[in-house]
Amino acid sequence: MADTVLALDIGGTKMLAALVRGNAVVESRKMPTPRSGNPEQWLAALFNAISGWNGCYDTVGVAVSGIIDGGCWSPLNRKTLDIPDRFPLVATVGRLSGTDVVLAANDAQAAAWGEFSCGAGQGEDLVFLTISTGIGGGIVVNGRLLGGLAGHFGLLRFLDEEDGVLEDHVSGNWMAAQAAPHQAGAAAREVFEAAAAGHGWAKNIVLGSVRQTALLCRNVQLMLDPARIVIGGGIGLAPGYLESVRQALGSLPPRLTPQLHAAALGESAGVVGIADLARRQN
Ligand code: BMX
Repeated sequence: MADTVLALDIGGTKMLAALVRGNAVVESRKMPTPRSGNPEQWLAALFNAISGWNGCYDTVGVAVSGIIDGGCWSPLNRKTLDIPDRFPLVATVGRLSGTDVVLAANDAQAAAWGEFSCGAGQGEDLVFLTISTGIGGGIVVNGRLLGGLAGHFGLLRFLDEEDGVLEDHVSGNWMAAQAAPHQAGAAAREVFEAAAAGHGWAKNIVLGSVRQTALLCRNVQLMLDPARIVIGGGIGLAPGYLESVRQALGSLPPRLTPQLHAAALGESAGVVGIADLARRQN
């Protein structure tokens, strides 16, 4: 049991619970992030679903969409995940799990560590981008994961305050809003399916997201010059998306061209990363 960690990943669209042994996910449960209620109720439902794992772990890692300060969880963009400010995440998870070793971190930062330590990063410094409900990011420099606000690329703003933040023009919520006049209730998945079926409106939405992501990658390369940019998330890993971003970067001089890699751990990057971070804290 000593090496087995309970890892939770709570994003704007899904909640994932996993038992992680070493760098391997040995059991997992996934459920949609509820559109109503509050984090206390969501966590209680998650722990009820994994009650059969009681006694299998003594360390817990929690990766969440939002920012953690002093064990408390707050949103930075309520359109991505609408939670109250300073929810006592570490204390709540400690109580529900019955363990006193709980580490909480931002979901994209945890995923960056997962990809650095045993995924597409291959131990090289990297910037991780998740194109998902929002746009998350994590930065590993000189083998160290940056914390706090570092990597919150989805919250970059435009000159006109009215235009909101970058992720509101790129990610899942934006794609669904753009699709609404063409296919009521369509989420990003349906937009990709319609694009693959040849519908011009859907192709334009995907292309709009791709172009913004390509521009973000260009700017990240100039700011941080990472050896590689690792792309994850439900949109980032959608069929053809990463290749379309590479094509959008095609005209750049080689030295300025970001080296893009798909997240090798896929949707497990966050749980594998937070498990390793929690183990190191223990
Ligand atoms: C937002 C922000 C980040 C998060 C990113 C991806 C909130 C609630 N979240 O920029 O902390 O990493 O979205 O979130 O402000 P995801 O839900 O798409 O994984």
